[in-house]
Amino acid sequence: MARKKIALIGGGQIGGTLAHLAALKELGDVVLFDIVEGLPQGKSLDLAQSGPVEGFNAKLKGANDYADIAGADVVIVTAGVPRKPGMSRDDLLGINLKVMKSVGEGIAKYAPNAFVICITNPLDAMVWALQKFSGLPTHMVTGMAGVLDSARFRHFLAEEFNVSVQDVTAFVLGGHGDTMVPLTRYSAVAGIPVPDLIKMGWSTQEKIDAIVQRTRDGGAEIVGLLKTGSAFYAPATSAIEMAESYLKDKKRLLPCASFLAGEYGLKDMYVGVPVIIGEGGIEKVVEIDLQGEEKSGFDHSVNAVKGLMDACKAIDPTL
Ligand code: TXD
Repeated sequence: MARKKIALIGGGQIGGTLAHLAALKELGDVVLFDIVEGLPQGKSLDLAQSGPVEGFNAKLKGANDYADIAGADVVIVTAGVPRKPGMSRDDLLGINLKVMKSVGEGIAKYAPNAFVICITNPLDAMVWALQKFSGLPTHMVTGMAGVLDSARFRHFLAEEFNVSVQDVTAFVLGGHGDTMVPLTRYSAVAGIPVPDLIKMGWSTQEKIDAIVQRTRDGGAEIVGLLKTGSAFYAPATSAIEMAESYLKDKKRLLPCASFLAGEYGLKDMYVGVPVIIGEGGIEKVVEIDLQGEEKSGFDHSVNAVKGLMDACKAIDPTL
């Protein structure tokens, strides 16, 4: 049986880490694509040379030509530019929207049967635009944010309760940004919901509220520490978890930016919701009950995503 093929569009911080993880986990052969000449080739060669030591079997190739992604089973997109000082949100949106257009066309031409995971920010608007530009079926195009945001929430909760991260599950829904919605009621330690743990005296509502806020600010906290660039290890791991669920038909239930066709009362947009990922791509959008502040927080987040989509439409009326 031929090895699977993983194409990574964008060979920067996350792209390089994705290549490393895909090789270490032997998910398949890897093509690292970037518009910068030499960068993906250099990273691929370096990673390939770690193979004899690690003992993984995977071919790694750097590319500047979309033809090299031909027949990819999975495409993970990190291509784009980060926000620089003096640049408005709309400036960034305009540039990354153009990037999504060229990436979408490349995928449509060379990897139309792939499962596509977008990571580029602003995430919910970019994955929506990428699906439109590529023309791939909506169940084959998804965005990574919720797995990362939930992992941050889980890490902070595990520290607070002094338990293994393995036993902490958590859900963060909504758009990726300040308005994301960490759901305490759906977060648990070995099945014990966080509100029950508060009642049991394991923590206080104030401490959990502070953790919810730290989760929302999780990306900014790391940007503030790094000074140049944003988080890349945890974002890459999160996208690999999604890719693995598709490639191995694991049917994981993960929070992902997914296309909605009436679920949650929303249509024709992408936002973070629980989904099942298996061999069919996004096989199911899971509609969970949202109450009170959960519902109003989710609605607020949805409106923020719609605002970004409107800004995209103003820049590119073909959307
Ligand atoms: O949860 C999430 N979704 C995120 C998103 C968490 C962390 C970071 N998130 C976003 O991912 C971040 O805001 C960026 O938009 C992407 C990629 O982050 P990364 O840290 O990997 O950015 P880099 O290192 O700047 O890499 C981007 C690469 C760089 O090598 C460029 O040369 C390349 O993208 N690039 C392109 N590649 C292909 N095609 C085009 N047009 C292109 N333009 C730039």
